[in-house]
Amino acid sequence: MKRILATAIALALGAAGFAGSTHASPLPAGWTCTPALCGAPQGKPIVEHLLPPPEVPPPITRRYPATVIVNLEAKEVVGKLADGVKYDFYTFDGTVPGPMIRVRVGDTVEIRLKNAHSDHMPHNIDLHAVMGVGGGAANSIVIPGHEAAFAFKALHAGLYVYHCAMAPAAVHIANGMYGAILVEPADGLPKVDKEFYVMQGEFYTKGAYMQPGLQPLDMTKLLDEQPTYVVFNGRVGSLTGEHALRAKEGQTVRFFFSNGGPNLTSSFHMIGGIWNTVWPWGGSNEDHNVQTISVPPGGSTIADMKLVVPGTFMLVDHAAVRMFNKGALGQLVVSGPEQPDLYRRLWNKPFPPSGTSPAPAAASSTH
Ligand SMILES: [Cu+2]
Repeated sequence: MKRILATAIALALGAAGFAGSTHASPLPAGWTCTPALCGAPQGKPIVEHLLPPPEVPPPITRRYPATVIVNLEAKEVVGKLADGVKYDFYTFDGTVPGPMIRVRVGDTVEIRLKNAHSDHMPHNIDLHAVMGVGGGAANSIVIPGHEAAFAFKALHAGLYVYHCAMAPAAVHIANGMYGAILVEPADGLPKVDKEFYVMQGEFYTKGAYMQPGLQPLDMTKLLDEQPTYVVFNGRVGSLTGEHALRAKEGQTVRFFFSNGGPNLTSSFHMIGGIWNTVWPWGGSNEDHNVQTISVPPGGSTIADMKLVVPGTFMLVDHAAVRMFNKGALGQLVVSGPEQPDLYRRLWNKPFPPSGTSPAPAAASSTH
């Protein structure tokens, strides 16, 4: 009896180290650490291979916890915000957003953050995937030419935002210093044909929308939360024309969509599409048949869609001014044969003005 009691206490204490075990309601298996799932890291440390957006690292097939080393570099770079418009971006690894990091629940993630010698500002990183004060911010403050590192255990699966948190954080974020980290559930996410990584963010420039030249940050607009630009992946046109996302009819695509903000909530929508499956807050809760997903600044969503008809589909923040007047517009080009059973044009013709006798009905209806 004593032994059983001791075992029960030991198990309870062991479990207490894992946040999921403190909640009574059922969680989908593998989305939160348990002692069985998230023991000590195994094998050799893995160096994460990072890719620029909208590319996504491949799904993780490993089924044990490991140490994953993530090398990031803060870089201040002058780049294109729109055709003819330049901006002095703050970035992780030179892109807005920074590369998507992909780990597995239970992994020990080692973040090594360098600050480029050519930079002028101190930077750091706060990852929302971290259970720990500041999300790593205080442990990663780096002046130009320095590197800092810290480690955390990824206790909860989900899609999380990371961002620079150096004061004034709103300025660092408004300059583009954010990205996303996916913590995969233990058995991975359902398989899809293609995955895309898209992040929304705002830019506050002195000049009006599309005013050419190098545009400095407008602090008044930032404090008033009135952006000049609302864009996907750091600039107007990052996902249109030659940069449009591509897929085939019959494929299921997945968007890892996060919002860097710093201020606006996105109403993420695909014009002419319904999301079959979404994890609306980027966590374990799953929903279906959703038209538009609310994604707050510092929040994420995972959204899957099976593509059933061909065409060029618009990816937008459905707050309409942002899509047509501020840049929040992307394209997904779906190739394949027309599917008239699912979607077709019937007619477009003049009809007689009111007061004239209607043409006889072509057929009667009894319902
Ligand atoms: Cu920064």
